[in-house]
Amino acid sequence: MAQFSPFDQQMMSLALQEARKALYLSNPNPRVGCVICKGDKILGQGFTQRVGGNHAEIEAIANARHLGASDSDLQGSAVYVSLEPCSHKGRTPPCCDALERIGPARVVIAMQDPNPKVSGQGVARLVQLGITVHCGLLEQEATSLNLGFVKRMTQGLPYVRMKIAASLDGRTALLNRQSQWITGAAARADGHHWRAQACAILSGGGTVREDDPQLTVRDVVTQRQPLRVIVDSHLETPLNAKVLNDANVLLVCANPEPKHLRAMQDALKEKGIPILELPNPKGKVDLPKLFSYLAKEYEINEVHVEAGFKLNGSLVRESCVDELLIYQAPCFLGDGLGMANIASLNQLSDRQDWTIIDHRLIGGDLRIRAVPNKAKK
Ligand code: AOF
Ligand code: ZN
Repeated sequence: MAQFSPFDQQMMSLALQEARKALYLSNPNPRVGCVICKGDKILGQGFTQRVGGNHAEIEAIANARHLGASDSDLQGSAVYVSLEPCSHKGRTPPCCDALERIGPARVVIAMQDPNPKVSGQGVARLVQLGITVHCGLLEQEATSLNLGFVKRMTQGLPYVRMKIAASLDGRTALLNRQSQWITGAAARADGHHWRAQACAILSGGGTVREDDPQLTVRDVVTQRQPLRVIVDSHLETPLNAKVLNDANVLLVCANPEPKHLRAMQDALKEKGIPILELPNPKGKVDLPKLFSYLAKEYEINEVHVEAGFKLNGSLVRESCVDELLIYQAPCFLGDGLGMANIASLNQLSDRQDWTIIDHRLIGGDLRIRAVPNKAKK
């Protein structure tokens, strides 16, 4: 790590701060920040814009120009960027070309781009141009900002975060299915922050029928709404459900009655809402296949699950969950539905273990984040 000075650290922290500004914005593109310096002076900074818009490097160059930097200021500069600059032409031209035009002396990169179209080729290109390249500064921070993008690029699957609001005794609804509201307003607002950074919000037909949720981001300001994905095996979502109010939704079924399927297809075609048939041999929706479909066809990096007992259970049992986001309210609800439908065990040693990675109070509720322990051999 000797190649990085305290100033380098400071500048990459600033680049990461820029990257965080793209948290709700840049999906399915990774959140990237860039800072351009000459000596100890910052010339410009920027972050990834909406998909199809500028990458962080282009924004930082434009910002530097806007602030008065000349060609000779940019020549020989140091560029700090939280992701390897792209070398390919995607929706936008390669950032390496833009860097070549300004001619920096050094480029410091936090993490390699896991996109196979780039992955090392950006660095190779910069080196070929005679630029000094240093990689790996604050790599973990950069990676943790883009867990979904990394998982999609490396495994063809999205990162799945399951949100659950429960009581101290782990109840998520009363026996009569009433579930609104167990946690307080602050926890609900915090939930919207997680919704806003997801590419898709996943819920079940049962939740849609019982709560009629919109599954949109409302409590935080955002320029984009995640795709709503409804797992509804028998296609029982009522046509007047709020989630069907606009076309930013995908209905996924398993084995609906053929006549009913056709009627629903006809009704939803007018609204531009697709129905995906994805049955598994048990006649339920094939969840692992659904996730690879979402990654491949919709470029979904992060899925935010807000579902009920049954779908949560299927997702946990089928090892589809990368992270639990649990809001626990300090109350008892007695008999009711639990967090996830897991079959009863005979041995404590058969349980599925998770590791808590964060816990804090949100208003009067406890927020716990946990990731699954690797399967025992
Ligand atoms: C960068 N800087 O800020 C980001 C990068 O379709 P495009 O042209 O927008 O390219 C998307 C790909 O570019 C994306 O999959 C990832 O590999 C890289 N993202 N690269 O140099 C950035 N967001
Ligand atoms: Zn780029």
